[in-house]
Amino acid sequence: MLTLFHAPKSRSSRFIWLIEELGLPYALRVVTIRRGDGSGALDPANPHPHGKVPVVVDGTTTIFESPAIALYLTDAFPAKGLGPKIGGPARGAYLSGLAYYGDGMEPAFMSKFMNTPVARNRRLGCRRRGDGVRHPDPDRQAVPAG
Ligand SMILES: N[C@@H](CCC(=O)N[C@@H](CS)C(=O)NCC(=O)O)C(=O)O
Repeated sequence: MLTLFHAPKSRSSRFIWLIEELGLPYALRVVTIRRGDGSGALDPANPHPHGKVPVVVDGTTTIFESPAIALYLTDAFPAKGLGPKIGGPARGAYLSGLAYYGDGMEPAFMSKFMNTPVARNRRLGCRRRGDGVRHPDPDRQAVPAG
């Protein structure tokens, strides 16, 4: 049976929805997490390497990071057809959307939400050095968000 490590009002709520949609039996294990306002604490019961949620445990398999969990669940439990099948025509868009969420959207959302400028992935540029390897070009600076 699946176990979802969950903290209320966090990203783990999305997997209550997904697991319910998949119609799977699961145990909901509520853990504490560190909150942005300084409250909360790491929970030793949480198997996430950084004490975050969501985490799903399926037997001996532990999965963390939302795109990985979504992919794992929709691949492992395909009966409801929520994830396009491997090799199917819709698979590329599905994988792209999941990766884009993690690599593109979430950092941008968090930058805005936390009011913390992050280096934008904008023409940072690379330069070949004597070793033939492309290294980041120190003359091209990251542009602060704003
Ligand atoms: N990229 C991760 C983010 C996980 C994450 O940051 N979760 C927050 C709750 S929404 C958390 O556990 N924060 C506690 C901490 O940072 O220690 C995902 O999408 O699963």
